[in-house]
Parts: sequence; structure tokens; C-alpha cells
Amino acid sequence: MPLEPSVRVVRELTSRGYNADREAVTLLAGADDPGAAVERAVAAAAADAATLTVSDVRAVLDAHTASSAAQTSAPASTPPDEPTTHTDPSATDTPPNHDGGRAATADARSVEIDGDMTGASTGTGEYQDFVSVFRDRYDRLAAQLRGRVNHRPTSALASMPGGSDAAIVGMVNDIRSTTSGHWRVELEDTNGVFPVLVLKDRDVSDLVDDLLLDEVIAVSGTLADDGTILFADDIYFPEVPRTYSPSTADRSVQAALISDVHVGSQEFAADAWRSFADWLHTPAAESVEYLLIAGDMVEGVGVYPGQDEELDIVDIYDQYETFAEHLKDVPGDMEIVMIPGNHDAVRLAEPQPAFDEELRSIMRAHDARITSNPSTVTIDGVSVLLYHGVSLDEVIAEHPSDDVTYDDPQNAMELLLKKRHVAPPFGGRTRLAPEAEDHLAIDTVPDVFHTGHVHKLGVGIHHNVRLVNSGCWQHQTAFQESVNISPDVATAPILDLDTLDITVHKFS
Ligand code: D5M
Ligand code: FE
Ligand code: ZN
Repeated sequence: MPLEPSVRVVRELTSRGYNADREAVTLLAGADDPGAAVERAVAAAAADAATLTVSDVRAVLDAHTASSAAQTSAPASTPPDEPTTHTDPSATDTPPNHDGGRAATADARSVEIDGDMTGASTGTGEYQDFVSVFRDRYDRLAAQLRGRVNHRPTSALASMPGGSDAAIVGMVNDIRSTTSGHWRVELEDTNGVFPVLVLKDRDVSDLVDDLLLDEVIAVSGTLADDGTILFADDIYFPEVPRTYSPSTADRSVQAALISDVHVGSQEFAADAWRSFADWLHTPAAESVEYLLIAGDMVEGVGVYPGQDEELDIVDIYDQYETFAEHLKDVPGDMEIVMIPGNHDAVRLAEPQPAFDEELRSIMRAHDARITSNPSTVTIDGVSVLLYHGVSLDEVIAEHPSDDVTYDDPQNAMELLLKKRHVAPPFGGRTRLAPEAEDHLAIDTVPDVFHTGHVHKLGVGIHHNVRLVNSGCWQHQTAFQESVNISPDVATAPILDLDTLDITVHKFS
């Protein structure tokens, strides 16, 4: 089957190193001879231009129509930007009116980024940094819990009479089972530590499964007769209010939420990526104005032992160059926001600052916004918390329930949201960098929480917050086969920003 003209135009442009607005592609595809029109547009483009805009293309087509008209002495009866001369019946993707499409709504778009810590890293890994980040975490998360319990500082509990009702807001220091099968949870606040006993036959004991070290919770209960331990009646998480009311866009506009592209891997799903990019050029995707990429743009180098055997591109800069080429397949008039992941060439410890100038310059063609992992991006009024998702491995490994598995990553995401923190445990599998502030706490409830990393698709909702884990663009690697990870390849969840509905499109 012949390729649609617009797809052909995009390929012609990208093969010459150009990207183009969707409108520009439509104009070129609608020209009498699209191939020649591409040649003229490229020849006329400024030497340093990476993206052809609709006005560049109009100027080229206008000039050509005017000169043809002059040669034949016939009046140009059709305005040059009207595709009425188009006779290719396969060109079903040419909208009747060029004022439609993404370019027409570009002014209506808004992108705001919060929580970008790039360039603001203060940690040097010294003891004081740990004190500081724990203190900041406690302050931020305790603030979410204080209104819910009548808590006392740990130092005051010791002097309260045995048998009193009491509550603590503290960071989880230790969780262990007792010889009789109960749970002893040690909580720490800014004054000291205090033990809590969660009896195994109480309903509240189910919540112990959800606990992770270093998260901040509140516990209410009764002090033992000798006053040395608190028997838990209730455990509270900082949580999202049940009544949380998310914001929505006030026009019909969508965002594609993806992650884990892994360019440079032999398993990179290039054909599927191309189908996705081709689809973005069709009218069906016209309202997809944003593309959010939650990390692992490239496969990276030296990420795990033996990785070189599976690399298609061995040089990290070449990987980003190739990623940038694939990004050019995406319509030039889409807004792209991306954060790094654990395969990207930035520090591994979280929060991860965004790419340095050299990598940004490699990826400049699309003028993507590049921010730290995690960050919150607000598009058309809808806030999306972007986090690559390394801690999901830990949440899934630590949680005993069959509900919290790689097949349902949204359930692990829900736990992070409840904890209002994207990666609580220090010293576990997720590497955390101590900083003056805890950039990993979720201070403000997002409307959408978008992660990746586990290469599994997951869509859910928790207290009205939409949860999306976005699958990947890499077929199963030998390593993943060895650990039984069967990835969801080439799935693109599309978020309606006006309704917050999510539709998953598959491209493989
Ligand atoms: O992660 C893709 C998925 O594979 C994610 O769930 C982690 C898992 N993974 C990948 N490499 C390892 C190693 N070496 N040990 C344990 N689990 C792993 P990605 O970040 O794309 O590699
Ligand atoms: Fe990945
Ligand atoms: Zn990853």
C-alpha cells in the first residue's frame, strides 16, 4: 500500500534532518508534486533551521505558484494554500481547512514546569545533607498529617500516664515482626523515637504491608500501662483528600504520555515508533498537542553487566543523536516535555537533574522542554507529576499483596501517592541524593501521576488523580527474559485534558 502523502513528506524531511509543523506537512503533502515541494522548502530553509514552519512552506509554495503562473501567463485561480488541486485519493489525512490543526491552537497552549531542581543541587553527600533532607521531608509530610490527629512529640509521650490516648506523627525508622506475630514499628520525629505495636488481629495490621521505611505517617492509639509503647488503633498516610477535584482543560486537547524509548538498544521498537509518529501526523491525532516522556530516552551504556552485547549503538552521544532523529518524526508543532530516567546520561541518584547543555544541544531540534526527574508540568491547566519510576521496583518487591505487581503498576503508583512521596526509602534499591530540600515529596496533589520504568502499561485512578504507567518502546531484552519481565511495547496512553479520560493506543 502506498504511504500516505503526509507520511512520505515527513520521511523525506527527516531524512534530510528536518522536522516540520503538522500544518507545514499538510501543505507540502497537498502540493501538486510533494517531492519537489519538499526539495524547494528544504533548499529555502535557513541553514540553522531544524523545523520548517507553516509560514516557511507557504512562502515557498506561494513563490512557486506565482512563478508557474507567470510562465504560463495564466492567472492563479486557486489560492496557493488551498489543497483543492489535490487529486490523490489516498490523501485522506489532508484537512479541508488549513486553519485547523495544531498550529491554529498553539496560542491556546500553556506549559508550566514546577519542581525542576536542575542546577539547584546542593548536596555533597555529607552527614549534614542527610539531616537536612530528612528534616525537610518530615516537615513537609507532617504538615499533611497534623490536622488529622492530636499528636504529641515523641519526647512528651514518655511522660504521659500509661493507658492514655495518644498520637504520633513520625518517620518510619524500623518495621519488624515480633515473636508472637505482631508488628513493632519505630517512629522518629524531630525530638526522638517511639515504638508502636500493631497487633496482628486488628484490622489496622493490614496497613503494615503498605509501609516503607522513611515514609512519614501518623499513628493514633493507646499507651501501654507502663507508657513505653503505643498500641496502634489507626495508621494515617499523608494521602490525597478523597474529595480532590482535579483541574481540566477548557478546550478539547490531548496529551500522549510515553516513556522508556531506549534508543540504542537492539530491541528498540523502531517500526512501532514510526507508526506512532505517523499516527501523530493524522487528523485523528490532531488534538494531541503535547507529548510527555517520562525517562529512559536512550538505552545508555554500562547500565547493567553485559549490556554492551545488546547495544545497537555503543556511544552514548550517538544514542542521543539517534533519539533526536526519531524525535523529529514527531510533528514539529507538538509541545514535548521530558525528564531523564535511570538509563539516561545524568546522575543516577534521585532527584535527577535534567540533561546537561551538550545533550540538550543534541536534542534541540524539537525545542523540547527538559526538566528534572521528578517534575510537575501543568499543560492547559492540568498538572501532571512526571516521575521515571525506579522506586516502583522497590514498592513491588516489598509489598506482599498480589495486587501490587508488575502487571498492575498503577497499584504501586497509588501507594506512592498515598505516601505523598515518589521514593521514600533511603539506602534501598532506589538511589537517593541527599539535598537541602526533599524534592521527592509530593507537596501539591497532581491531577495526573505519570511514571514509566517498569515497562508495563498501567492505568488507574486514586481519589480522582489519574495514574498512568506508560509501557515502553523496547522489545523484551535477554535480561528481562531472564527475570520474566514481559514488557508492554508500543502503547501510548492518550490523556484527554478536558475530561481526563485515558485511551490507550497500540502501535505494534
Ligand atoms: O527497567 C526495566 C524494568 O526491568 C524495571 O522494572 C527494572 C527491571 N530491571 C532492569 N534491569 C534490572 C536489573 N539489573 N536488576 C533488576 N531489575 C532490573 P529499565 O530501567 O528500563 O532497565
Ligand atoms: Fe526503561
Ligand atoms: Zn528505567
